[in-house]
Amino acid sequence: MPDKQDLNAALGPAGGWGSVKSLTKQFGNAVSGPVTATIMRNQNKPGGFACVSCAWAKPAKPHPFEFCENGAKATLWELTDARADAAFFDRHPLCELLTWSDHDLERAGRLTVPLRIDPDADRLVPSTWDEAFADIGRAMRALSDDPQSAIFYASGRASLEASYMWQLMARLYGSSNLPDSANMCHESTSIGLKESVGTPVGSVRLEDFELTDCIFAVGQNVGSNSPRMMHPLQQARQRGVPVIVINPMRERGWEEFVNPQNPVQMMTQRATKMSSLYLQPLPGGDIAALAGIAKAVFERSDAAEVIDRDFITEHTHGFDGYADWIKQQSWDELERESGLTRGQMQDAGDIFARSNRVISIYGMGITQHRLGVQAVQMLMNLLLVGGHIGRPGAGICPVRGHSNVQGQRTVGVSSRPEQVPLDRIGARYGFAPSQEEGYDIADGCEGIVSGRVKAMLMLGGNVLRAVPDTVPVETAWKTLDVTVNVATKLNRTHLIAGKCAWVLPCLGRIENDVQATGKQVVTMEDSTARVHASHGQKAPAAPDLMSEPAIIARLAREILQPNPHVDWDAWAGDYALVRAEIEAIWPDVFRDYETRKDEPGGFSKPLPSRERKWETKTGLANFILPDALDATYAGHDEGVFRLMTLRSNDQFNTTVYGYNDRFRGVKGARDILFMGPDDMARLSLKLGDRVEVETVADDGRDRRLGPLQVVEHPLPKGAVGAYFPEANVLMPLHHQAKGSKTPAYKAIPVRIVPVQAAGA
Ligand SMILES: Nc1nc2c(c(=O)[nH]1)N[C@H]1C(S)=C(S)[C@@H](COP(=O)(O)OP(=O)(O)OC[C@H]3O[C@@H](n4cnc5c(=O)[nH]c(N)nc54)[C@H](O)[C@@H]3O)O[C@H]1N2
Ligand SMILES: Nc1nc2c(c(=O)[nH]1)N[C@H]1C(S)=C(S)[C@@H](COP(=O)(O)OP(=O)(O)OC[C@H]3O[C@@H](n4cnc5c(=O)[nH]c(N)nc54)[C@H](O)[C@@H]3O)O[C@H]1N2
Ligand SMILES: [Mo]
Repeated sequence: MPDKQDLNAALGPAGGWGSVKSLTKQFGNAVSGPVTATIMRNQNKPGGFACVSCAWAKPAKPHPFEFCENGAKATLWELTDARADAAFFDRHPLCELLTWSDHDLERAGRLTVPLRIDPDADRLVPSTWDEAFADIGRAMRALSDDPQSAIFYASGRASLEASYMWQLMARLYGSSNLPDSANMCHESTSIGLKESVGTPVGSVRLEDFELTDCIFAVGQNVGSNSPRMMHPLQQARQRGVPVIVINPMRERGWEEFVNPQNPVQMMTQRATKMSSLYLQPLPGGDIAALAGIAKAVFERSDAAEVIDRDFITEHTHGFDGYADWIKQQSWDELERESGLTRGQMQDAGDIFARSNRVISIYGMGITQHRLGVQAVQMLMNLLLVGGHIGRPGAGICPVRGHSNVQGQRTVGVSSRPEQVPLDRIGARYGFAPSQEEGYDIADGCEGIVSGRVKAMLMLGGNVLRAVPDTVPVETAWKTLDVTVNVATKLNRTHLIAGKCAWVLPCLGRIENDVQATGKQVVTMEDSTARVHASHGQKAPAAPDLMSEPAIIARLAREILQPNPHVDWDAWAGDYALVRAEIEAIWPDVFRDYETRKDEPGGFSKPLPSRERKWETKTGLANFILPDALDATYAGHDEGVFRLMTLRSNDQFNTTVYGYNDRFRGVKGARDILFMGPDDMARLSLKLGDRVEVETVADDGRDRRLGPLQVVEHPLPKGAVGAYFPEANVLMPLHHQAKGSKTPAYKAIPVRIVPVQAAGA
């Protein structure tokens, strides 16, 4: 439930006492309880567990407390004492739960028993594991003539071991539909960087932050979404490294930070200023902004020294075309499309020109646009101009989302055949994996709406809240033959039932996972491509919970023909056997996996782009030109706003911990529309006024959300912001990035309609 509302609360620095208060307010004494304290001390440590929140790197020499406010929230949320058990489902019929908010559903606590969803009886019916597997087995075998009608979705939290088993189960079933949460997030990175530099992930490692002399931070909200990253950034700032932020919102984490783990800073409250230049482009204005910065560099009198000619000649392709294109762009147009001034772009260009080791950090502000792939490539182009890749202290740093989302892809969770060594997998298990391109999540949703998709099996996540066009997708979902969710906590996706509909409760990563051969360890890969082990710390939330690998093994046995090369039960009894399989398929990446997984900070996956090995079609790093300067194609119609869908500081994706967004001054509310002062004046709106938001699309569908309360935020003219997942009713399915199909969640074209107050 929301607290008392305050839409205009005072802003403190990121971190600081605010983060301590925020935790104690939501979780009370649980924060300082002895069990929790011990568990938290083991977060992101050798022998401890990997945080279940973001994917930021875990240092080899961690801080005494290598966790942050939001990591702590994620831990406490998973370790809650509340249980959504059989008695809970006895008290709350399905029709009632369908009216609950995201926050209230998950707050019910950890799931404890397998649940069959029975809309006719209006119940989630507690059942046995045997019933669950038998029923799912029957339903999936009935579809086995048309295996491509089944989708196996993975939300990026499950371990490398579980993820490997998941994709193998799908492929042995005959499906190549393995969408993951990355489809909604860094798919633009996977496609964009692959084409540009041949390596589809970031090139920097943690140690590069100690050497860098300039950081660009584009479209990423570090203070809320990867707070542990504040430590290396703060250290860089204290060394005097300039940080150029490009973001339409003014995010506190990029303004000021008090390290809650630094007693002196906490006592003196002397905050570190986190950015040296803060540019606020229009949503989707980054291509133009980055072109402007490059133009400013090319126009400098010392351009010849700044441009790394040797690197360009030896390592790149397409520089002349890029340089010509940049020169052709007029400042007027760059200003109009970016929403920045020429002077601002020149300031950024000046800092770039003075720097020898530039890191570019970026996130959803870049990837979730119609030209998101090209925006990633524009960022890469700029780095290539100065040779800022494969040099210590320099490189590209996409900040990944879920704690193992990058790793899931590494071990074969992908619908794109070119991303997976299907030949090796086929040879090892004696079958022919489908070579067809499978559905990604956007196509999958279209397949559900059209009736082509018949089964959705989900390893974590909350698909029906995370995807676009939630209303029509939810309606069509009910016609599916099979809906199976493997989950820790209840969410709305679980409530919408296909004909055979189950929720299978699993262990969380922080819990002890004991199997036939004893206590198991799992592994994940972070944003900097380091693979490390995670050890459970606490007794399971309920006696009957199964682990994800054990659930997958049982499912596989039910839905697949036996395969003499795969002993699912043995794998579920000893995850080291799964790691041996992974090592056999990717011997270079996972060499000596079993030993190296326990090294402090983990072991590094090879990153060819870091070594200036370009695995591209040209064999070189490519300068790639965008189709347009405006990544949204929205144009500049006065009445049409670009709606960015945002995360608050109190949520992890669709998991809503609370109703505060303290870095943006909002307390007790999520029905918010952030708007700039000029636009508020133009529409005669003031703080707290209510508006409806409607999508501008020519597909004949009516999409609206509201009433929302207007909150002033220093946004550029024409930009507004609202919270995801609530705003997903406004997102058309077809509004997606060219090349990656990442939904263009950061610029939904909308109109804003003031709601007349009663009696007005
Ligand atoms: N606590 C917490 N941590 C998380 C998550 C969470 O929900 N909560 N989610 C996890 C996941 S799955 C992911 S993918 C990451 C997401 O982390 P981020 O990449 O930070 O994603 P968002 O918060 O969606 O948006 C990022 C920023 O983009 C800016 N932005 C919006 N549009 C534009 C634009 O057009 N240009 C530019 N330059 N900026 C723009 C917004 O103002 C916002 O500051 O975080 C992960 N970590
Ligand atoms: N409008 C808009 N929409 C967006 C975005 C946006 O910025 N704007 N961001 C997109 C992005 S970046 C992402 S990644 C997606 C997120 O999409 P998803 O990954 O599908 O969603 P989550 O909210 O992370 O999933 C939360 C659920 O995961 C389950 N869960 C938690 N821990 C575990 C576990 O250990 N095991 C299992 N099996 N289940 C677990 C719980 O049941 C919980 O309710 O949303 C996307 N949607
Ligand atoms: Mo994500």
